Amino acid sequence: MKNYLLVSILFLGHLTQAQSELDWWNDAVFYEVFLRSFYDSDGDGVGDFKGLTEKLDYLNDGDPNTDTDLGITGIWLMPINPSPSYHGYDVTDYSGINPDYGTMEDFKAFLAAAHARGIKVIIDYVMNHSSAQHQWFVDSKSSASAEKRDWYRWSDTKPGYSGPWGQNVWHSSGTGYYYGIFWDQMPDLNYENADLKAAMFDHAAYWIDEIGIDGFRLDAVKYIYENGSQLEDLEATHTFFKDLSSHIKSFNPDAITVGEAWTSTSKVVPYVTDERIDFCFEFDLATSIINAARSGSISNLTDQVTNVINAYPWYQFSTFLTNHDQNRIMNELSSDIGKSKIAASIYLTLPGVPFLYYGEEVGMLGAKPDENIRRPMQWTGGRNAGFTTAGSAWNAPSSNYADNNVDKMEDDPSSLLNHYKKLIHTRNEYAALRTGDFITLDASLGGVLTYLRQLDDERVVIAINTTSSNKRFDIDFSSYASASDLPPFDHIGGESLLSVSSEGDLKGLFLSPYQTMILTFDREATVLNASSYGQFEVVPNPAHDLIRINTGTKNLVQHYQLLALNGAVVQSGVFKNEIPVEKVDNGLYLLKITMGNITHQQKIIIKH
Ligand SMILES: [Ca+2]
Ligand SMILES: [Ca+2]
Ligand SMILES: [Ca+2]
Repeated sequence: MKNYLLVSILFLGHLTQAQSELDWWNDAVFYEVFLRSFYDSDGDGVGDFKGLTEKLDYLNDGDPNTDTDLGITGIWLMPINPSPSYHGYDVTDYSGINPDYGTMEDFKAFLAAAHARGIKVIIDYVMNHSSAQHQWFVDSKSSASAEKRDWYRWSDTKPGYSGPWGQNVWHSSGTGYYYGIFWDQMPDLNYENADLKAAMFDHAAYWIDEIGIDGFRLDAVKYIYENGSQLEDLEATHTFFKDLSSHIKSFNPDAITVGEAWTSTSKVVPYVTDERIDFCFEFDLATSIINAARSGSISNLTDQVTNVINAYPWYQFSTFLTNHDQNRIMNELSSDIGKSKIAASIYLTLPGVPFLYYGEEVGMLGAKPDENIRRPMQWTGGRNAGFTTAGSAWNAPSSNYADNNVDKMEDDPSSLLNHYKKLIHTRNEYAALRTGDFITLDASLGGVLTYLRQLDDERVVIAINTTSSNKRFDIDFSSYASASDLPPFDHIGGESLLSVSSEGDLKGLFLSPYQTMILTFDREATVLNASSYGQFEVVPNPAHDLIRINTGTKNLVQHYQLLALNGAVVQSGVFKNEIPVEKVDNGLYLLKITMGNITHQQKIIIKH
């Protein structure tokens, strides 16, 4: 029966690079907030800064000794500047606050409250284009000789090319044709013009130096410069960010830039090298993580993790599942909670800087168009999902809010929300999970992803079952033998694995479908001995559909085998208090229970 698979250890590159070179953001877990949809404090149906401030305790209560909060340590705010659109990516005043969201004083109060909890705050900076209603563009389009004519790109005749996805990029106005890669209401700014560039750099300085934010998420970085019909990834665009970065860091050396270069890994890397953007979102890896969660095809994922680690400056990339431009992860995984949990397990235990999109942790639904993936946060099962006291919110909550909401899921220990909390708090607790080496322990055990994160003497073993089957296996751990003889402690299950040896190997690991284990070797466990089994009680006997086992030890996972009298294993698995036997034929069996170094066996009759 003990169908153990011996697992080999495969080293990856980069094991010697100094983690001391890493800066604060490699210790952070970011949370992306669409303010319009997060929490409405004043009953007008629109989320605002006061609402976000009220909900900070949910995100991080500032007390490292409590784990009832989500535990995030960074917030990315989607655009907060004045804008005619609901989403704000067309800005009319780069130093202003959108009045829908409150005042600058409200923002400053939020920022201070976030900082007091140890949360860093970055905001979207939309540099490629402004709103067509920005005063700069109103002036620019007024005449061919307007003062700010050259702050945008104009042509007397319509150039004969279209954009990367076949879209029209030259839009007509009464005074000529202007360039706007995304939309005619978002004219591209012309960074060939020194005055425009200086104005945009001044706005950046304002937020860093005067307001005190911690950095920027840079939108659409591929498109800053153009050269004729070459519209993306120009060398001038790459080097532009070195100027911007040194400008920002001249006001605060710890301020960061995070880039959205939505393209393949090899094309993202130039944005992160040579002191340009501090780090960028890794879209290819996100796709691989989602595919692994969806299909259990983990070899592609481990290849992609290796590629990404090798491609970037050490760990200067962001891991995530989806963002405000993509269908929500719950849709991508067909509302499968098990798969949603392992998607979270993967990206929150890999190297890189994790970003959660708000509501991901409660399994919010949403598929394009964009308004559907930016719906109100699901706080309760009540009206408007508890987002607002208004008669109706600016947009309705997603259809699953009655079950998928913070209020309800906080009370369920096995909920997706509590899974996220455990993952984030464990990541916050162990530096090895944030900045340690990544070493695959095995990638081929039929859908079980196992890897080691190691930093100095700290070791964390991750094992994730991406399949719907039980998995039992060993990991040869001799190269990483624990200095202590403490048993492995699983931070997701919340218990020591007393049946698993940790000296030189991890023998007899067991994962139920879609289960995650995060193992460390630093926790004292209650060591059970034979006498603690004094009250061992198996009832009823004869059993009908269920065997109940009372051990006097609460809530410890135990393994069992149900054997026919000829020794054949009829059923086996892991259990806490009960073993279902409705599928077992009537008869006399031997029940064998293993926990730690204790084995208990007794005869039991099954009679339906
Ligand atoms: Ca409001
Ligand atoms: Ca806390
Ligand atoms: Ca541009």
